[in-house]
Amino acid sequence: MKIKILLLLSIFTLGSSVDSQAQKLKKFGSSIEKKIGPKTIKVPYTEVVSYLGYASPGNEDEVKDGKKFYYIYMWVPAVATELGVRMKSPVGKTKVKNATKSKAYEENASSDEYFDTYITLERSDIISKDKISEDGVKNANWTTLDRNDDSSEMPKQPSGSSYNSLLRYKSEVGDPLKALTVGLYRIGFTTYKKGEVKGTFLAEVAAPIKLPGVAMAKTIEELKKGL
Ligand SMILES: [Ca+2]
Repeated sequence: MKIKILLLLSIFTLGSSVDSQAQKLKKFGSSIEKKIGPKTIKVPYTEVVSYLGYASPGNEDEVKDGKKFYYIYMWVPAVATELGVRMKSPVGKTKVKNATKSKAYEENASSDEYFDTYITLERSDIISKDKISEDGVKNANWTTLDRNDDSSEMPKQPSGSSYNSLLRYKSEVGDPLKALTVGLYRIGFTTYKKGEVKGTFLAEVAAPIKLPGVAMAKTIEELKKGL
């Protein structure tokens, strides 16, 4: 009997350690690879900006093609080589340093609700700082450079599915439509599913080098303060 209990206990412990590992988020590696002994690793991005949010009916920034979008705006003052974006839901026990927390997240941090994430990287035709305003952003033309639904590099969701998202976008020098030129960008965080979604999420935007003067914020008002 004792043996059985011990066995059950060890299965239980094993189960919970697998579960906590599933929540562990590795450093955000860039596309630059380095050999360390027999291993090839992705060199982590130098600059990472983290945002903790909570998606629930009515608190989205925009509804586009039936999907609820949350945006983070970014001013890029110099030509960038690469940008990385990733998103995970739920936040769970993931530890994140220096993250901006939305009010909705703080009020729902213990929620275990989650959803199938989806990310986009968009660039606007605003290339001058003084054109950045609420109206300017609404009337700007936005080009989607890249998007991602599911990435196997991300931790699995509690359901066991790899539905979290990650993308690395490399500037295509010489192609003005695909290069990471100076301008106003935004990262869209949404869900694969259309309609109502609910759950906590972690969103991160990263660059391989510190770009002096890069500003990132949840709203245009906050972005302007940081410029
Ligand atoms: Ca997904």
